[in-house]
Amino acid sequence: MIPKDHPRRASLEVRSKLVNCFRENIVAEEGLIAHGRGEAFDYLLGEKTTEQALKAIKAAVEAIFKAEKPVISINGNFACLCAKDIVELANLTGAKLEVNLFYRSEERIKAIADLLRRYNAKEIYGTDPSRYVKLDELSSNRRIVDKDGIYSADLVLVPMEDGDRTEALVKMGKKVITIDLNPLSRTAKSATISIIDNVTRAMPLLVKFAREYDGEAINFDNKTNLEESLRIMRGLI
Ligand code: PTJ
Repeated sequence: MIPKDHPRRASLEVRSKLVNCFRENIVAEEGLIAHGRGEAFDYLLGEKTTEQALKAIKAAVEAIFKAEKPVISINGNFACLCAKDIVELANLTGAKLEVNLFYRSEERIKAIADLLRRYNAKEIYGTDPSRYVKLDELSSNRRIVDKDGIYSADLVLVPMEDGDRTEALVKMGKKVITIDLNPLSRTAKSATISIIDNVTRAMPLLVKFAREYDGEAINFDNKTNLEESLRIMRGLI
């Protein structure tokens, strides 16, 4: 039981949510460790959405709307923390939803798809073995993708990611948006747009700006934005 007046209540509640999702087979054991790494970076960031993250979020919304075949890639942690906003963002932008796991098991894929359906997700890609294809550029389990989803997408949102897939997707000519608290990660460095923020803060903002999108063009440079996020963490800005 987390006391109501605990100064780190919000953070403890997120942990407890992830532990529950782990028990429900949504989050991988390793997902709990990955969250700890995220927490450390979030602490350095001041646990708030920076101006730089906000700019990246607006650029991401524009890119998703301008894409022809955008796909939101969903892993265990992302589904656990953001299911409602994931479905809402897909509905607002027309992006497809695809479950794609690093610690892959058919049971976890099903548990994650069931969670998304609880929020009225319609079609969920990455769940039908007859549509699976392999990305030659990748050796991890993430290489198994849906031929009508990530495989044919022109833009993929890949939050909380290991670097290999981002590099592979970029190499295939796709735009990649990531949400990752670590500005030093290979994912953040190789993505087209890196949102250095907690998914729990970034996703509601992506939904908000998608709802308000009016076609405004955002001038965005990922490298500069990443450098600035790193300077914030080092206490230089
Ligand atoms: O569900 P699966 O099987 O696909 O596995 C998912 C995890 C996250 C376990 C897997 O992708 C993994 O091992 O990822 P990594 O390589 O640990 O990378 C996760 C990245 O997400 C790290 O850079 C963390 O800093 C970052 N991260 C963790 N929690 C958050 C986060 N970024 C944004 N918001 C968070 N809440």
